[in-house]
Amino acid sequence: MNHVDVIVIGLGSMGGAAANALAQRGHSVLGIERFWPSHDRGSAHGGTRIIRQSYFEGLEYVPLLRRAYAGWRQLEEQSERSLMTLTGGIYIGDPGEDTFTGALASAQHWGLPHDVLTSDEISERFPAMQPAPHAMGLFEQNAGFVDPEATTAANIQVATMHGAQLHFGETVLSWTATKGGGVEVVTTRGRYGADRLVVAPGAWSERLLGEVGAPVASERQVVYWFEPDYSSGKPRPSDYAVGTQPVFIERTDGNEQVYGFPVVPGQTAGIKIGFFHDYTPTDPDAISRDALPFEVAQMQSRALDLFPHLTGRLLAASTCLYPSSPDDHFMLGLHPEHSQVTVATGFGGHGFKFVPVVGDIVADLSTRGRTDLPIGLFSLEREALRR
Ligand code: PYC
Repeated sequence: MNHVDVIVIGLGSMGGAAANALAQRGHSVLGIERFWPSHDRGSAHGGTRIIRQSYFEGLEYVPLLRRAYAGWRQLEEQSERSLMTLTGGIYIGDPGEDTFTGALASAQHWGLPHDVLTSDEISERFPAMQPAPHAMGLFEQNAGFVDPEATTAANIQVATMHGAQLHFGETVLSWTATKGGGVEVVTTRGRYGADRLVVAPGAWSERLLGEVGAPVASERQVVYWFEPDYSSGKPRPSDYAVGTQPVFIERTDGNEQVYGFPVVPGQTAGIKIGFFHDYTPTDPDAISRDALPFEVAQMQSRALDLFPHLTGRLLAASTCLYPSSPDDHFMLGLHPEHSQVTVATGFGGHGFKFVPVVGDIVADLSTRGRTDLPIGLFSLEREALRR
């Protein structure tokens, strides 16, 4: 039986980063992935994922984001790929609503550069957008997007350069903690042993972590690209594009929170927009990947509310599967019963921007049993995870 220092289950965003970090620290690594490199079955595809620092989800995330930004630049250098584009970010909400107030609290607490804008000021500065008249926005320059497919490819590339063995098209059937303190993993192709295990299977988490009682829902999420209307010359094409239009998150008037992106050169030439949450758990192997007509209509109406000069024509749609925890915080730590096993899941839709720092945290946990990075919020034993 092949025996390595660490087996990593799942080579999507987080597993790929973990395999990379572990291989760079000199450990022998076997990574196992059921799909192909940079696949589109989970939540690491679609060309863009938001990166931002004034984090409305909690002050605790900001130190990790600072570290992640440095990690993105390092991964770009190591892989010689362009991964992160900073085009600014605007977080719009009703004056007392969390999208705005939470972002403001983070920016103020951590001294992050930002501008507070009224609805009119938002439209003046970003002419494609017209938020609700009473809305407030927090703009931060130091936000933008990262390229998910290229990121996963970069982690695979650098991990392989450092000697990791990475298997694709191989499904893990089970893992067990062995009496000697190691692990054994059985797949569709074989049986492997290791001193340590990292379990990062994204939307397939419940199957492999059932015994932790990990309540990870596989949440189906569709993102849409809508066509701008350039016919009147106002807004101008450049107003929709990277350079003027920032990434955005918006929730006003009790509507569901949406997020989105400017028109990105070389990608589908529309405003990309999606809902943060769908709330409907899905069987990851039986997911419908087509956008249904009622879903398109719902999203079209939200997109036109915020961007009134879109034509409304849908250019493209893509479906993701988010591994979501009950309180939306990550699930990152040592397995409560088997300390040789590190669990990295529950990243929902908002985890991607943390990829490099999650790789470091997992490598710390899995080799030293601890990390100096602040991960208390993500404890596997927190109250919100008790079934
Ligand atoms: O920006 O964190 C984010 C996000 C959440 C869902 C999609 N993007």
